Amino acid sequence: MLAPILATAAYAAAIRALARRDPELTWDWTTINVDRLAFAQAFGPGFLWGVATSAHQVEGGCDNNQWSRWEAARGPGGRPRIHGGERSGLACDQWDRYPEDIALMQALGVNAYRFSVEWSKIEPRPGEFDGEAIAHYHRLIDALHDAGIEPVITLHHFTHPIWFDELGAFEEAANIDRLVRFSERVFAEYGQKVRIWCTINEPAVVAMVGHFLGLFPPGGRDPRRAITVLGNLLQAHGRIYRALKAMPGGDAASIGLVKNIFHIDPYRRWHLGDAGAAALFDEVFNRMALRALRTGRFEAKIPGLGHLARALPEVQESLDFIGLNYYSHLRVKTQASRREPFTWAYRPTDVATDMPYALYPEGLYRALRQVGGLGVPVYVTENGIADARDDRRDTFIRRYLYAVARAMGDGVDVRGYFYWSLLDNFEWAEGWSMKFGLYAMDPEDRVRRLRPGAEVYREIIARSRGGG
Ligand code: IFM
Repeated sequence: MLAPILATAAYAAAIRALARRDPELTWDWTTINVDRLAFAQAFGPGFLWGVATSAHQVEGGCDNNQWSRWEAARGPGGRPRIHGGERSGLACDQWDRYPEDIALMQALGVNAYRFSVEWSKIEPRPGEFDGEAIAHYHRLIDALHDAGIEPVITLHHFTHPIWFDELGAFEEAANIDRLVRFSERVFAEYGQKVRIWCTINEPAVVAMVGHFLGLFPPGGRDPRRAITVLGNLLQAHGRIYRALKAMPGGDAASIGLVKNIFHIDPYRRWHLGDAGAAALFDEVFNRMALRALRTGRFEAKIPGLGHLARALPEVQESLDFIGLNYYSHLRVKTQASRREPFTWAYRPTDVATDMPYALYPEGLYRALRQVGGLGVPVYVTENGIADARDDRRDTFIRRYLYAVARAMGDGVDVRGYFYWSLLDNFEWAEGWSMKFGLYAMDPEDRVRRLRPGAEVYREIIARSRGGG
């Protein structure tokens, strides 16, 4: 008699403990008016309004990095690695067309541009630096300053040279030195011209999608290795931070990590399987890294892998700011199947994007509260929607920026927001199919056209500055 009661009580207690982690938040959008853009007043005069891209996705000619190899390779069954067998190739040709793209930024009224420098172009062979590539980024940075747009550099955004890949990339902690040296070289060049520096973009994505899900290079499917890579990437961040801080101009620079938060919520909150799976994914994708940044300890208890722990003292207090990349959440639903133990579940009220996740502005608010807890200023370094029909972009921008304003009103120190992306670009494994751009760009003719749904971004920026 007592046993079932105890079992039920234990089940309920376990569910309550899991649900307390960070419950799914939903707002009633029928009661929130984002039409009049009143929330635009919340962003102060010093707020950075930006757009973001990365080198491989927009520059073109990135044919000496591990992604270009991956694009050419075939996966299981001879299937192409990239949607439709597409290649990044000349991409948006921003390498040559950057003056045009800067003019497009000016037309939006943005005052910041987040871009990455392509390691494989700057250091094509170990220890050999390419003067023309270095001069190119000087020209880009100077042109941005001339246009009144603040350059924000990312040192590592998913790509690295083939030679670095052949050394084992981030699977080997010994290779971190190479990225530190590259970062020092880049900082020595541009440190006097650039105030805000992002070390590594989305370490959990690089580690998990590349080494566990097998969808990014090197296509691994080994959870233990994925965790090692995540630890090494965090360590690389900490070491770059310290190395740049020690250089002339380091004190004045603002250096941070770009952390992607992708919430995984249980489809059924009362279901131990769903809640447990959600907690595990959340741990690996989101929490392990945040905890390491807070405590200098990288650890997790992962079923099947045991208790993994590693001290990363260089990671503690390694942030002048935290960059947050936020898109959405997924709801996990477990099921009695060995082949497919869980699925992603949607609700009828979800507004879909072209990516396999829905609109979820509440999640940006949640994530801002979460990273705000690190006690350093926050930049939303990426946020945007893939919307080829352009019939949800306007709503997306209004609602997500409302969420930012609400988080700021609740005390989160947000200093800037960068829309992903300035223009349609090469979306990694999805190739050219995902249209994230404020400007549409057809990879056939590379003509840029402002999407009507992007207008509201310009309007919000103008209103936040007291105009419009
Ligand atoms: O395109 C990517 C970017 O490179 C990293 N963050 C997510 C974006 C959209 O999926």
